[in-house]
Amino acid sequence: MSTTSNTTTPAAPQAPQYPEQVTGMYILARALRNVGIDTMYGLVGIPVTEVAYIAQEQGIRFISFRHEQQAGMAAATHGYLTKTPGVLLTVSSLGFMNGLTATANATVNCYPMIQISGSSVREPIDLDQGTYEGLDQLNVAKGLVKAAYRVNRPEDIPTAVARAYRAAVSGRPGGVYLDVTTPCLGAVMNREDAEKLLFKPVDPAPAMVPSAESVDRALQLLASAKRPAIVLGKGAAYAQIDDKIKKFVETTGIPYYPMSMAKGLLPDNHPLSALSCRSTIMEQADVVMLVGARLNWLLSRGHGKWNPQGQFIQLEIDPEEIDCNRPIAAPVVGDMESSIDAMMEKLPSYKLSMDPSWVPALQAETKTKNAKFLERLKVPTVPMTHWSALGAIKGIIESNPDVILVNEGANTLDDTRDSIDMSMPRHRIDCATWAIMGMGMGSAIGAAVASGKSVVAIEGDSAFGFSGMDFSTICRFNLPVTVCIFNNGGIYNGIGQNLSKDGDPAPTTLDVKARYDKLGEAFGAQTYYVTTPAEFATALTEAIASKKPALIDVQLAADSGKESGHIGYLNPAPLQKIIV
Ligand code: ADP
Ligand code: TZD
Ligand code: MG
Repeated sequence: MSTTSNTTTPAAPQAPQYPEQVTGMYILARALRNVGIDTMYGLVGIPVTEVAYIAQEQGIRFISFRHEQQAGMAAATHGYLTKTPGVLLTVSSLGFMNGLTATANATVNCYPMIQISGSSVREPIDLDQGTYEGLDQLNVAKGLVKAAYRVNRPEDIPTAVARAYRAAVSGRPGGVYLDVTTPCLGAVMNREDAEKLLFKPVDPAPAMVPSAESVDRALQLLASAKRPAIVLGKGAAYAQIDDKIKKFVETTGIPYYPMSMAKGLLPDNHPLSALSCRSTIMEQADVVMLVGARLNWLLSRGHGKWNPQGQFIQLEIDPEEIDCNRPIAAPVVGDMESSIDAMMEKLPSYKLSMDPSWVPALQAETKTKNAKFLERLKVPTVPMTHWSALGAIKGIIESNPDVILVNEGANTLDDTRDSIDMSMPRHRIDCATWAIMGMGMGSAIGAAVASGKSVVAIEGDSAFGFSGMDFSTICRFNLPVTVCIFNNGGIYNGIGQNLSKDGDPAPTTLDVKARYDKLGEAFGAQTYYVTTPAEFATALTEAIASKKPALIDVQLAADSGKESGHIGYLNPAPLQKIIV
């Protein structure tokens, strides 16, 4: 060693010559994390792949899908269950449009979600010059979502994220589209400057207190009713004020009818449940209080069987909803918690005048109808029908009340909804307001991820086909989801009239011999093929207990199920009248 060598400690590494730079992609992930987003659902590629990588690095769980629509359904369900926006990440053009179907569906259903999509360079899109995946996405989205924004500069990303968040959860929740251009994603900024821009929106879903007059008007009308009824909708379930709603119902003693996704808000077997008396409520109730339920097609838009003299109270957050189908005598516009609180507080000042025979009559009707219904479920037919299959598993699902039930199909939807009692709020998620097929795997994934609970999806064979490939996502993420496919070989059933002169299958016919369990095998799931009610019961019990991905192919008879399930009356005309 040379004695002349410098023996002092080496100099500290030089500070970087330039301030550290970060990209728009990094700022986007940081901004999402900063507002509290902990999960993203999506499908990556140019220009958003690195957004997903950075999100993971920032501690955001990224659930990667096989199809954007399903990622969007998962985000929407996440939003519904958590009251925070579910986030969907898509690539430009078709990826964006695949996801947009789910964002539009979320908007229709009042679920809060944000679809973030990369978009191509603006200039060649605006001049229609044929750029990579060029599409004027912002304008395509605008008519279908609650709000749509584009962000062009990295320094605007935190504001854009905060605005999208606020738009998704405030007032009536819905789907929001956030367009982020490729140049914006790639643009760089000084890290320190970018960090300073991050902020958390204050009170993004502010309480909206109803006016005192509206509350008095509503209570006065309710108090005057001889045969009042409450209709609970998924807006009531969404509000997460389950105990307050239960207390209002029980204090007033007014019977209630839960819409499909409000089942379980109070247990379906509650003494005041008029679940089995829908027609009676419609025909005989003189005052109906809608609680987070729209008077849309699912309630015959207030016409049809409804008592023409009946009057409505409506607890609703969106003032524009009021009167849209029937004049509403007593609108209470506000958020559900403020409205129920205000109604509860003033309730003691009013004396209800409900006819004492009203509730007992509904209870008697419930008892008779339920007994008759149970008879139908008891017959263990082989091959199975929808009814015998549901009869086999009713007790299993009801004794696992914490399992979230996802459900789509026609007969598979209607019969499951009618057969399986729910006893916990927000434990039933279905194809809802638009009655669309293709929400199953996505919603099951969103429900499992957002809640950490086990999920059972009961799917018609047609319904499953729309989202089936994302069963592989359930397997990759090892989620506790059991998918039951009710295979009757078709849309509605497998015996569609075959009028083809070419020997092609009928338009409604699928494959009653298909072995869906083999699809599950491909991805390493626990699979079952069941042909009897007893086999189905054993398989489902085992699958739920395993807390692992499972797929049960439930073999039904091809003639089980009728056209359009319970809503055949909505067809423009029956087939016999069309064929001349
Ligand atoms: P269902 O299909 O169960 O009948 P809808 O989706 O038709 O229910 O209606 C839900 C209604 O609840 C919507 O009109 C929506 O604006 C309203 N809503 C959603 N969240 C709230 C809330 N926090 N407070 C009050 N109303 C709400
Ligand atoms: N496409 C989309 C996106 N949504 C739809 N609702 C339909 C098509 C039409 N449709 C229904 O309304 S129910 C249904 C379709 C295709 C499937 C019914 O068959 P299934 O259930 O196998 O899922 P069942 O038990 O056989 O009735
Ligand atoms: Mg079917």
